[in-house]
Amino acid sequence: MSPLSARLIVVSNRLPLALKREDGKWRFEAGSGGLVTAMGPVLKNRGGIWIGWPGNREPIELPLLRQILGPVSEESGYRLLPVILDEGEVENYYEGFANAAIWPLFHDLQTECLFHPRHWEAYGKVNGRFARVAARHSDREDLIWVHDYHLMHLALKLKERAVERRTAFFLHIPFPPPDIFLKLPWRYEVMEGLTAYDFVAFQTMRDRQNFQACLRAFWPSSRVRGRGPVVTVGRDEGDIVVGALPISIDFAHFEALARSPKAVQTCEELRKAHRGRKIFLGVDRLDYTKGILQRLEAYGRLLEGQETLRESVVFIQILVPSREGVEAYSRLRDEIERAVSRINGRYATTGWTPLSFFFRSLPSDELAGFYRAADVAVVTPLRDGMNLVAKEYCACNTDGDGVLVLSEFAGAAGQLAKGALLVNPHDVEGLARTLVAACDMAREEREKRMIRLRRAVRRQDIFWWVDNFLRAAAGRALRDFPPDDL
Ligand code: GDG
Repeated sequence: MSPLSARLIVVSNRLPLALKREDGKWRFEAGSGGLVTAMGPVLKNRGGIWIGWPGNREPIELPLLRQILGPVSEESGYRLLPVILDEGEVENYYEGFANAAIWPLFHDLQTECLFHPRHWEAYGKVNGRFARVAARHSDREDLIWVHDYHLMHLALKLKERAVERRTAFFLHIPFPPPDIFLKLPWRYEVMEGLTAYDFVAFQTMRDRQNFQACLRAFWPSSRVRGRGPVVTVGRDEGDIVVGALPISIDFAHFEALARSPKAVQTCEELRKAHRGRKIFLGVDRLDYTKGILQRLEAYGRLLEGQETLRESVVFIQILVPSREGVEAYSRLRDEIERAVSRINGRYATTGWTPLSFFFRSLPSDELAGFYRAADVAVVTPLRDGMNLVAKEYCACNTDGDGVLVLSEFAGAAGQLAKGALLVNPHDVEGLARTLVAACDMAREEREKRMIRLRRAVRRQDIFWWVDNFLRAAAGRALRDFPPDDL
């Protein structure tokens, strides 16, 4: 059966829910984050299996876990299969190798990197366990679609056990150039793992080219065949198909959310509360890659340098708690809270608070109301695989009037360059100037840009992405690709 119609076995570190124990009782919450947003509607439409860790830190008996997941599977329209991790594995594989070595290294933030042999060892062991679950619940006809940097070794583990399966891998984060990648003590092993997949895809052409450059570093005689977003790299050890396929969102879903009663109410409340003021909005998972401190600094500079703008702007920053067990993240949270109080302490007046800060996850219809109300979305990661917030803002902008300020280091910049105001997030002065330009932009210009942005996101939505990923995995031509001229 072609991968185009094959049953899908999706494997990712996390299942699309978070299991927690509170007051002795287990309960779960639907997960948030880019991957969940992206894959949920796809599996719902096609059916299949999703394999992953439910995110619990306390031990749980497997039968009880299955009992909890049963009704969730029924409701979500696909089967959820758990992989259990013990405390040491969470610490070494997840918080260690994945989040303290690969995550910062691949985002070009080497000062945050921690390389530890114990972490690497746990990574191999846990990848082996995911591979065993995937092997047990699949057959040769299925396509095992593995997501992200936590599981780069899964296909190799299948091969080591002589389990023949069709495998495809998508990396949601950037892939670094050789001068960064080669710093990894297990660089050869990671490349060996990735080349064990039949198909490996990245968010952008730059990521794919970086990967090809790393391939050449280890296999100098490798040669690229073909042109366009998907090519074959020929090596003596076997060919590998590599692609550049930018992930997207369910545009129609977000557009409908923005029109939901809760979103309309939230939008009206926000506009009323900030009448006569331009609303800047930042929405991020708490992460040092998202450039939140630089963004706040730029806003501070704007308030300092543009006295006339004071009281006529407000910045709303929504920050979703993330990776709470990792030290670097709690440090960052403290720094952000200090930056927020510095700005508010310095500039607030009796009738105006310049920065409004939410440190929690909001329900998605409410979030859509924030997107809808925002005059300017400020999406300024230092580096980001794609950044779905940028696309969600456009989809929720049903009034067709809003400005997207977007980092040139977000993968999304490739598709949204002509509609957004692109910025270098490290250039704090430049960012402050761009925020002022966004406030001053004429309505006609805003609308023209928003039409382009919405068209781009609507045309290349999550279903377009999945269809093209599966086409590429099946060796078929892509549809509606490369990106049209925005
Ligand atoms: C990784 C890559 C890539 C945020 N606040 C709330 C909320 N969110 C949701 C957004 C969005 C998601 O979280 C964040 O997605 P991003 O793409 O910005 O970032 P990562 O989580 O880092 O995801 C990234 C992505 O994978 C997909 O490939 O784009 O580059 O790093 O969907 O809506 N959702 C709700 N309430 C909130 O308060 N409900």
